[in-house]
Amino acid sequence: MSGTLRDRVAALCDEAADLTHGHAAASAVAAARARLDEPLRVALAGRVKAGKSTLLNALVGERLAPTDAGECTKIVTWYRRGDGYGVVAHHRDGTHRDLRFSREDGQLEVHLDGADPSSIDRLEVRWPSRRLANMTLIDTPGLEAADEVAAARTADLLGLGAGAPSAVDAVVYLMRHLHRSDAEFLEAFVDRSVPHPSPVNAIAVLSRADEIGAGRLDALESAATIAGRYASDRRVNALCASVIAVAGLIAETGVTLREDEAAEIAELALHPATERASMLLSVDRFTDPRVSTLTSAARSRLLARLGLYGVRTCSAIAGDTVGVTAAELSRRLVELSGVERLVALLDSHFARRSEVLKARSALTALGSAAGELGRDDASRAARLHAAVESTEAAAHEFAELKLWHLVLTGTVDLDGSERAEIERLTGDGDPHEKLGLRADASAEELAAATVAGTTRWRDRGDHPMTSREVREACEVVARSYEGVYERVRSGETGEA
Ligand SMILES: Nc1nc2c(ncn2[C@@H]2O[C@H](COP(=O)(O)OP(=O)(O)OP(=O)(O)O)[C@@H](O)[C@H]2O)c(=O)[nH]1
Ligand SMILES: [Mg+2]
Repeated sequence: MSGTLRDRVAALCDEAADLTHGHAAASAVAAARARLDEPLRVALAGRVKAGKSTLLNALVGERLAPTDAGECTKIVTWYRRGDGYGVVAHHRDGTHRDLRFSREDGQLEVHLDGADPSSIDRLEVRWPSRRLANMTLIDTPGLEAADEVAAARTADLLGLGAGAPSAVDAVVYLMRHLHRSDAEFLEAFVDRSVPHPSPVNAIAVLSRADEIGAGRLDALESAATIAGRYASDRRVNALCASVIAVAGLIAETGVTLREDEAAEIAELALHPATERASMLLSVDRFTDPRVSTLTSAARSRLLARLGLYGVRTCSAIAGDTVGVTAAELSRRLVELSGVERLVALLDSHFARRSEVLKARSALTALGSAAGELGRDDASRAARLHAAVESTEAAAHEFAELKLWHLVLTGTVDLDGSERAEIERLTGDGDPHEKLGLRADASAEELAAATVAGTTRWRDRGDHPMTSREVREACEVVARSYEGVYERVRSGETGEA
């Protein structure tokens, strides 16, 4: 079948629109079609107070999501790229209403103006942020929130209940330790991911990493070691593409640090190191009015912005750097937090696979629409099911996604360079990117690389000791190289 995966799935949506015309399932089909042209939807999920909203702010680079208390933390909130600024409440009854909002100390405050939070299905914040250009980020209330309505909304959004399939394409799952309920959540999310059950659209974050080991100075290193241990555990591998440790609060404050805060940190740094170490042993000591010339109110604010570990680290940096600026502290905090590694993972695992992840969501939605249609019109529903299945079976992109799943779960055992090769080859991109060649590589060079790749992987799969899974995986890789060859031959080289 020709055309891009998006075009083929869009054509399938059009066919589905004809088949469901006049039926209630038509609205789900229209929504699936519209979603194909939207940025990828990525939800931040996890238990209550896992640090979801803080991390979302760090990713957007602004304090948009409410943290700590407040009724808005209990409402699913979508942060979308907009040309201007606006907040809309979408109510359960299908109506929507613009909401007032203000900014206090850089923190966005949405005014519900008396609206009952439980009547709101979701809030939608439109913001002209470059970081939201290729991903819509969705903040969710905790999955085990005491507020059952809020927890149920999250479960609905992620398609964990019995109702509609997931409204998101991928999830960043935050956990402070791998608790049994975290594993159960990931399993439920993975199981619902059709056409191929797969961990390809989930990344786990060991969150609030600075608090690990009671905030010792090597807290982030310990957290990274623990995350690494999880990441190499086969059971965890089957649930998510990767696990990394991130200190969201350090990242959020890093990207939003103000000069007055840097000046306060510099004032703290005037205390000799031993005095600082002693006052920063506990929150109580640090907020004791007598220990510093910096006001207790300022110290409490710094604690809220950085946590004990962050204040310790920042004052140590300021102690070593005369006249430290907010820009320098910001850079160090962001680097320390681990958020840049998360951004890189979001790019390699989600953004570069966004076409196929969105296509997969569309097929899931169409499959569910066919089920709904089937209650009234079995023959049309059967046609829709068949069309969905044949689109899925014909798309090599889904075979690639399955391959990536097999690689991630360790079912197909490959070395690091082979994994990197597959990751590059199966991501979205121009032929030269997929082949790892220079942007100005000639069509001949590109073609030669594809032929070499095809031969290498077919030879690997033909080895007599090779297991069936590896043989199949090698065949998918060889076919991916052939696909790139076709693109190169048809003149699409990616050259400027
Ligand atoms: N020390 C530290 N504190 C953090 C970190 N991330 C969040 N917090 C704090 O933990 C509390 C909860 O953070 P939120 O970002 O609101 O967590 P959440 O998961 O969105 O919480 P709910 O929406 O209420 O479930 C706040 O006081 C944050 O300042 C972190 O990386 N380190
Ligand atoms: Mg929150």
